[in-house]
Amino acid sequence: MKYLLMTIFWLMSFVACGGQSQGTEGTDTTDKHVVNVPQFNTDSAFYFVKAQVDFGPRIMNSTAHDDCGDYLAAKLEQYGAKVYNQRADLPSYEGKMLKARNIIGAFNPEAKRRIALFAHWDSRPWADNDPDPSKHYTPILGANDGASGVGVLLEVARILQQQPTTVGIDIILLDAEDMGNHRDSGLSDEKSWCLGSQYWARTPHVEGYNARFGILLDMVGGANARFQYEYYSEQYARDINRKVWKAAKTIGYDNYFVAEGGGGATDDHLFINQIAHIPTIDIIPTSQQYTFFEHWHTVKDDMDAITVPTLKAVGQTLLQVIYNER
Ligand code: AHN
Ligand code: ZN
Repeated sequence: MKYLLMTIFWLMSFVACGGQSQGTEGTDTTDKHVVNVPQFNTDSAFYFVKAQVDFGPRIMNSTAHDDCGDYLAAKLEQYGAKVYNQRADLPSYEGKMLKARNIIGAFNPEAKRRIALFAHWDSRPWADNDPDPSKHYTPILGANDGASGVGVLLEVARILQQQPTTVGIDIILLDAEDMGNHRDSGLSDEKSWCLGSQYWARTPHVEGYNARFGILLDMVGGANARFQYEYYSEQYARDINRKVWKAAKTIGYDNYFVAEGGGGATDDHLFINQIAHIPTIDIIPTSQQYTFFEHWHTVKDDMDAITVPTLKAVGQTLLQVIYNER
């Protein structure tokens, strides 16, 4: 019922403001270019996160996973992207064949200058960080770990249809990120993670694909999220970190985007940097207290782990960056 009401209010908000973007208008008298950055709609983004979670755990080779993949491709198509479905059979570290599907939505596909936005859409089949060991083989919903980044990017896609950017944007939804070594396996092979991105980086959806830079979103909907400069992002794409954190500060989100060094994450951006050589950062919470966030790889990574102000800070910052690229 709560969600039904939220959806109704969201629909009403379009009637109220006619779906127009608000913000900086062209009152500037200098010849400096004034960009009208659209508003990131959090009701919409929240709904896109929930729509994924409603399929259930999107674990590899499951019906929920495949149905969610169809939903994501259809949404990108609906918002006017040229959609690529990149399917591959990828072996997990246990030797299981995973039916992987990277889903790519290209906006303004003819543009030479491009920005790539990434998130993973699969969820982890094991809650192996749960405080209760009896849950360690239970699949997770991955509301924050997976669905949050994808939800933000679907909202970006919706906005791109209403107000195109100057540069081309590729929304790249990666599969099979979260199949990395189970904590009981005794293994810690970083290549067991991020199978979809490793495949995409070797075999991009378009031959010779390149982008000016990439931004990966991972766990961008949690309470008290603080984003610091992630370690590998700093090694491979320091100026992109500066660009994004500066954009956040410009619009007042420097309380979320803290301009200081943070820990490292073996995440999709690492392979995109190393294999595809596209300078790519990871927007991911680093915390002294937890690994990434309180409910990371636990059965509590559900819709209650999602908080709207964090989605807003990340989504609005992302828009600030991409609408200011020429
Ligand atoms: C490791 O902790 C080794 N990798 C984290 C990558 C990840 C998992 N992102 C989301 N889930
Ligand atoms: Zn994970």
